Amino acid sequence: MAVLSSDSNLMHLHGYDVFMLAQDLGNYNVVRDVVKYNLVDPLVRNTVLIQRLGWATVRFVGNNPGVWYMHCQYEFHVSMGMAAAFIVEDGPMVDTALPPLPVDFLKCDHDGLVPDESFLQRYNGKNDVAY
Ligand SMILES: [Cu+2]
Repeated sequence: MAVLSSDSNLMHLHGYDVFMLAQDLGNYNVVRDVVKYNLVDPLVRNTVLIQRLGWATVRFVGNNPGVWYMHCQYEFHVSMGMAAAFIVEDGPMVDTALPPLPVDFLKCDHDGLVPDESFLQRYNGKNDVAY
């Protein structure tokens, strides 16, 4: 989890506890910061405070089937999109699996959430959805 913002973020994951491997300030760097990982006796949490302009690395074993919500505890941040869902072990049968995503489902891009053109055309001016 890397959240470079002017606020600290209290990130919570439903359905799991996570191992806190490392946290620090500044930009996360995979070469420089991996040596900071505590792989011996990391703290176990279900909520992690990511400091202002900082990052945290966590690890969890995805062995609890379901759809699990991860979000910032600040409601305003959730409304800004600071949330995600993990789908773990989708069931093998129709009534135990999620339906396929709609073709116009919003996808993440390196610049953030980027709706595709057909989604924008359908909703532009027809809903209260603002982009
Ligand atoms: Cu937040």
